[in-house]
Amino acid sequence: MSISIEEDVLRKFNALIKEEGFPTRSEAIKQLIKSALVQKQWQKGENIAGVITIIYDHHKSNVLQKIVESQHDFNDLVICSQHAHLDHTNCMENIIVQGTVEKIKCLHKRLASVKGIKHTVLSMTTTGGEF
Ligand code: NI
Repeated sequence: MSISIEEDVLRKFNALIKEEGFPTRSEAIKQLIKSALVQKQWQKGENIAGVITIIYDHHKSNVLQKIVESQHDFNDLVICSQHAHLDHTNCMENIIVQGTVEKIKCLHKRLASVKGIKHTVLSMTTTGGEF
């Protein structure tokens, strides 16, 4: 494969490769192409895997109960969850999920609406079975 690219863009790309620590330019291009393909899979709503991370104050009433109830209501998606007591107040819950993008976003939305949650992030990926 050979591509044409403007000198200015190439210079910035080389700086990015160095900054991100890619071993070679080919590896960087390969990773970027895979990221684009994964993003396309999400958009098509195909089967994906992900992690929902939630930070919350466990002193707030019923937060944990609501988090657990949400997971049971979506038990076809939830593979497992991990809990960490970050400090005296804050807890972190990592929920590993697999399913359609639509359903996973629905679970994430429900968890994000639980009163007492400080922050939540949905990280989506794929097994990349097709590439
Ligand atoms: Ni905790």
